[in-house]
Amino acid sequence: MTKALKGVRILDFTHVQSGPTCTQLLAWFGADVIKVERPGVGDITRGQLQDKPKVDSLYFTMLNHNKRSITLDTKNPKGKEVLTALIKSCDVLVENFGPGVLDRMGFPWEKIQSINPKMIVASIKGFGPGPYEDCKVYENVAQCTGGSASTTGFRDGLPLVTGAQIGDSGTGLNLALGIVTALYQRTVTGKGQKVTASMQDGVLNLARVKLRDQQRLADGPLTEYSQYGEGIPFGDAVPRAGNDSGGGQPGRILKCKGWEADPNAYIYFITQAAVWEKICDVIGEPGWKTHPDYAKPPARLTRLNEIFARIEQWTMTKTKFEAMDILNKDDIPCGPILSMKELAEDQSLRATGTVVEVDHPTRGKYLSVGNPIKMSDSPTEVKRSPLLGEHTDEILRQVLGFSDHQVKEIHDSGALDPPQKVAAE
Ligand code: CAO
Repeated sequence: MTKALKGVRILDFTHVQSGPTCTQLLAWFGADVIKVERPGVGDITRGQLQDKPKVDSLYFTMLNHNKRSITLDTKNPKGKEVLTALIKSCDVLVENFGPGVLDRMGFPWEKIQSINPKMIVASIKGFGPGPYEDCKVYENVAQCTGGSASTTGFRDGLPLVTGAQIGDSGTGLNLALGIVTALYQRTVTGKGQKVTASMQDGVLNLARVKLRDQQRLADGPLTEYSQYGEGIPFGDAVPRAGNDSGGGQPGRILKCKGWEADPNAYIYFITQAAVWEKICDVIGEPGWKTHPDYAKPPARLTRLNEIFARIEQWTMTKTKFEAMDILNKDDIPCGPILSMKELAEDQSLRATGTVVEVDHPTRGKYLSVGNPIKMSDSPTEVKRSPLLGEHTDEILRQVLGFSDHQVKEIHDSGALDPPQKVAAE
């Protein structure tokens, strides 16, 4: 079976997390992704958070599956020639360098276009045009500047960042969609174009319900927020709402059996109006079905703490999985808090390829996430990440068509080696 992006060649100048998530997705869909790395060091994540000495870190291996690696010093004159040849033979250049790096390397958009007018140049930056456009940005900076941190956490606590890498992986997803859309448009126009995705924009896009609530504030308090029921006035910006649900249906995280010893013995419980009567039956409060203080959603809003405390008395008598089974039978929306250990061991996630075991020549077997997007005609086979420069000669010969003599010349030029330090006199 062929892959959806078979025949698409990507010049992958990405590093750290945001860009590599994008090109990994494209590789999973069958694109030939050629990762260009600095000789000697490569992507900095190869050596970060190393759990085993001298072995590519899990940080790197989990972000760079199905790619080929070429080392190239793009500041070396011969290296620039090789880069020019790569631009000619690829469809897309993807980069997430700091602002201005590609220009300083001598490859601004205009030059790339003159070398290959069909090339799509896709970039991730921390910010779009504006006061912060020259800043370098990492995940948590994006979460803080994109509206996620100010709306995450408890009202009386610090702003919080989330464990999910919404700034990096979220923006990688946006860029991947921009790239395939540009590839589609190119089938009509025959031309390349610039595609940019900023991390601040990506986080704000994911936090849109909070931008919604910011505007609702002008017309009065946000009645589904716990603080409304607690009689605490709202300020002029959307507050942090703990574990309140972002939709109109009140929800909370509640303790389950074993919570004293297990930090993840909790369940998310939503008191959806449509199943209120079933909730009353399950928790043993049938009287609440008709009682004027509890029967209708508006009456419940000022009593959420009391209501959830009563529901928690019930959830604490069940494990999170028992509670899930019972509640699901009545279509009561809920979700156990699953630990990473539980997810890693979940056989159904293995069966769908969402979690995969990969073998690596120096690391051995490890677990990784697989492709979260499933396609019936383009199955994903997760292949290990490349060693640094593993495919350098293969790419020079097979992709760029250089002869033995030319390959030797490139080697001799030092373009494939770490820059030599000039000894101090
Ligand atoms: N050959 C020669 N030089 C190379 C090279 C190669 N193959 N690859 C990279 N370099 C050089 C660049 O040319 C650049 O040199 P100059 O600064 O002299 O122009 C230098 O390496 C550093 O590049 P950088 O600015 O991208 O890297 P950094 O470590 O200083 O910053 C980061 C990292 C992530 C903050 C920055 O790249 C960035 O802001 N990227 C955009 C936002 C982003 O994607 N952030 C997500 C990171 S994951 O949380």
